[in-house]
Amino acid sequence: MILDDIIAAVATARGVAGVAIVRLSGPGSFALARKFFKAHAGGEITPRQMTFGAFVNANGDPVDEGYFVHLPAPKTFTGQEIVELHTHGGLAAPAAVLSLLADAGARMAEPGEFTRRALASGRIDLAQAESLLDVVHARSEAALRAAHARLSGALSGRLRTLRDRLIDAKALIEAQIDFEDAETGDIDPKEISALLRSAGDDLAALVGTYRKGRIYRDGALAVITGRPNVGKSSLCNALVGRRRSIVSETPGTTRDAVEVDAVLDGAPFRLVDTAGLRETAGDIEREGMLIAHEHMAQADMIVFLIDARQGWTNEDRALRAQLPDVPIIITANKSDLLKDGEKAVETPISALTGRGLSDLTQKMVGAALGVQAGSVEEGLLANERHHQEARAARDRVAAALIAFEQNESPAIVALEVHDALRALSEILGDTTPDDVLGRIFSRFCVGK
Ligand SMILES: Nc1nc2c(ncn2[C@@H]2O[C@H](COP(=O)(O)OP(=O)(O)OP(=O)(O)O)[C@@H](O)[C@H]2O)c(=O)[nH]1
Ligand SMILES: [Mg+2]
Repeated sequence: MILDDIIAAVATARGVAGVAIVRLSGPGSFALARKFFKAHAGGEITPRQMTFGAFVNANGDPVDEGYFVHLPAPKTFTGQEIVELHTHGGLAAPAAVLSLLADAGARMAEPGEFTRRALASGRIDLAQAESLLDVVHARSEAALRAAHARLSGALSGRLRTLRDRLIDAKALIEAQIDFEDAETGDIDPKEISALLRSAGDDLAALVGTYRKGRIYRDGALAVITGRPNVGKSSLCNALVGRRRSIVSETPGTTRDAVEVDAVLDGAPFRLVDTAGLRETAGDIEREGMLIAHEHMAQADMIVFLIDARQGWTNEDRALRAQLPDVPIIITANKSDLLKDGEKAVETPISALTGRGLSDLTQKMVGAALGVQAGSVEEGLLANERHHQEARAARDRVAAALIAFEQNESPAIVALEVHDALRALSEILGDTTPDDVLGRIFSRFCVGK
């Protein structure tokens, strides 16, 4: 792929808006864009300052008005010369300016091409480039914080430390190959197994961060279930603070699963309100129950509601027994209807009055993120591709340790460590093949 031609794209989202930004990157961007700009105050354009003026066509006729920003290489996002043209928003203004640039020879950028140049120039590694995607897709402040930690290199730093340790281990192991028959007296086998063991432990810990990282990024999938009419939809609405699901006193009201994003105590959730579960359902309701079970099979947690006045019924017990093996939070709803002195058998809440909801929320956050919810700075795995590679690295290191302790030939041990190193490099992007890079960057937007 060519990396030193001039690429251009509208970097802001399409649609009616106050401002749009057309971005160019590549040597010669300034000279090219300068031809189409007349500063109102006359004079020169100072790098890294906004200059107000008119965007003009080849005849000098104004096309739009806005700001010109010149960012000289190499301290830019792509590492190349960048120009940003701030036009009016909407569809016409940025398109008109972009077409002037295209006529003058700028090539329209492919999705993610700016970021790909940043990667090629060594400004960021692949794990950081992918975190940029997480930044622009973040749907909550928590997701944004976790993505920023990765972008600033928290995950990459962790991976590099691991890689250095494995490189040390590999060097020691290979020294044994070279000196197989001679003196290897100064290499202590204990040192090698200690290195492998600690790398293996750290990799296992890293793999273990994936659940949390994924939840920060996508939200924890919390499915609300229970018998018809226990107040699932009411609870869902109360948690998100608006009427999302239909509530009615008729049992069997909810059929389709209703999914809604919510941020509870700063943690991102995807709440799913489902059809009530019962034996005597009609066809449509039964279909709804199937959908409910599909969601539960993927859930990070299940909120199981019973009716506070009735306590555990036989039906409740039968349903409880069918739930998949994920954290289950059991609560007794409609506790406002309990008579004085009556006690709920489970943690009481009331979707109607809001009683107990903050305790429930706390439990849900605990089930999603564990007690130390605030440790995103350590760099969490959040991406399925990274997760797979980290798992592969962990397994290869474990295999290396076993081979080493069983006195296999050093060449075999070294090969396992080599494969582990390759997996880590795939996350960082040092050795990632072009087609994989192509797939990754195709998920970016144009102009990023
Ligand atoms: N008093 C009281 N009534 C409630 C409470 N929560 C729900 N209700 C009422 O219980 C009835 C059923 O509520 P829904 O939220 O529709 O129950 P559901 O579990 O979603 O029912 P299905 O969708 O049919 O399975 C409605 O009339 C609600 O107003 C509560 O905490 N207290
Ligand atoms: Mg409902």
